[in-house]
Amino acid sequence: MVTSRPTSAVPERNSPPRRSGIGRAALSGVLAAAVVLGVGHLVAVLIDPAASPFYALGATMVDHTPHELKDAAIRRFGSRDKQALFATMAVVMLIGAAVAGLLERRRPIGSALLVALGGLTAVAALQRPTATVWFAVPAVAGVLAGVLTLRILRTGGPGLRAPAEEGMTRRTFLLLAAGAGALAAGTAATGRWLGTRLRDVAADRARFLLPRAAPAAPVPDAAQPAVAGLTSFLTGNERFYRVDTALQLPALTSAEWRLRIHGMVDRTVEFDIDSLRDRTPVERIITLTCVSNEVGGELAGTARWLGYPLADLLAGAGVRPDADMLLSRSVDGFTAGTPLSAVLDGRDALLAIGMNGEPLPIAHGYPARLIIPGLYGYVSATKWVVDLEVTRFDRARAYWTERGWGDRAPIKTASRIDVPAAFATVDAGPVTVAGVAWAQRRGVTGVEVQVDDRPWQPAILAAQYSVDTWRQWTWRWDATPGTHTLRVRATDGTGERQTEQRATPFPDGATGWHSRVVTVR
Ligand SMILES: Nc1nc2c(c(=O)[nH]1)N[C@H]1C(S)=C(S)[C@@H](COP(=O)(O)O)O[C@H]1N2
Ligand SMILES: [Mo]
Repeated sequence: MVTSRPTSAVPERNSPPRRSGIGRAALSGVLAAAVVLGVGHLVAVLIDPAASPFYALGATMVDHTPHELKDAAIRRFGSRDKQALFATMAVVMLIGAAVAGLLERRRPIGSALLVALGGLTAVAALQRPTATVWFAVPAVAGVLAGVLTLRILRTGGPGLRAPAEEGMTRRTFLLLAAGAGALAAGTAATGRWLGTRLRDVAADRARFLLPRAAPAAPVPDAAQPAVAGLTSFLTGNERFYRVDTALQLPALTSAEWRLRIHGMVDRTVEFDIDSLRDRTPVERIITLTCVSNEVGGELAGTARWLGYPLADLLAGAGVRPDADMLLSRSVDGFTAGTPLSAVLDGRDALLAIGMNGEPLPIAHGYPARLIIPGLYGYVSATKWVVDLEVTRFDRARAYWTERGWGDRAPIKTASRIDVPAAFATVDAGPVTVAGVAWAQRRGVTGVEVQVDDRPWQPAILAAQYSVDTWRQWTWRWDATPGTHTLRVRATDGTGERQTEQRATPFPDGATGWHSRVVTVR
């Protein structure tokens, strides 16, 4: 059998891509990806900001980041870890989008790539704690718009026919590209604007009136030595460290807020802001500490918290005697498991709504969060808290304990040198060394300083405000020329000295003595 072959020659269309073609292809990919994100974000705002493709992907990455990486990120970027993640994501997306554009040159492989990524993003969005089936819509809508953009930029039309860029003039391409750029920027900006209009939590916070409470015991001057560079006893809201898994701040107005107490209780109870107003708030000064704080690190702060004793709120529900955990949940799905004993033993465990005389800043949990002295934040300090389940440690796990961090995490004794600064050069003679130490619930009863390998010397302790706050200390050093290492260690209220043994933050808090190298001339 003979197959007939076409006799007429096919005109050669597949000439090698010109260099300008590569640039155009990459730019087309980048613009298409920008349209995916812009359109996706706009559609998400109408459904739920948490469904935005960029946030959904980022949040999923955060949830699946191994603790070593999370720790390294916090170590390197501190409270800027989110900006670091976003920047990394943006760079990866930019490169991926350019590659998709290049792959699109012969066949619609780039479009296929966009569709696959869109599917992945939709799945990620559907996994968010507050997700409904609608959460898939922004990614799908974004990808449809993105693929259309890519096809039009590559072929001049929406179809799947072979690229005709050779036929497209530079002028036409630039016009189409400008259109795509405007679409991406326009949808993203509209999404942002709508997002703030629809949920103006900042305005709600500005209108929020804190109830009156008997003020916390005043901070005596003796608790705050006047040394330049020494950490101030109270940390301002702007300077307070921030650690959480929320890429996008939860937006919860005080009117929307509810707190449900349920689980192993006699009756489920629910509070809203108005029902709290019938109760008597208290104000307490408490030092909060993050488990991710390294030796010498800055992830600790002290504020005046205004709130309602948690034990009273729980008493209204009637806690069953065989329960031993309070599982708190935030509106964005974060959970913390707190030993009930810590909530009920008489310490100042609070449902806090005020911080340093203001409503909680949104980043610190507006409108309500937990503050429980003596426990690291990840097992106690749930921000944007909306749900308290009374349960048992052998039945429930929480966000970080599911990821291997310690179940019960009392704060370990720590001390830090603030002054002189790291690698500072000071003049020989009398030099003030100063810093802070904390051992919440036990208090700090001693701090010692060592120069090189000489005997340890007792530091002068500032007044102790309470066992739940950090304590400032100073020490006068008769500095001699040369390079010296200063070391600090604290003793807590039980008489136990801070251990020299180095431990990483994982799984339940860092230990070891802080040291600082100083040059004396
Ligand atoms: N909703 C929510 N609450 C949270 C977290 C979080 O990721 N999400 N992180 C906890 C951790 S690890 C710490 S150390 C404290 C930090 O509180 P801050 O950001 O107000 O300093 O919040 C806790 N509360
Ligand atoms: Mo933390």
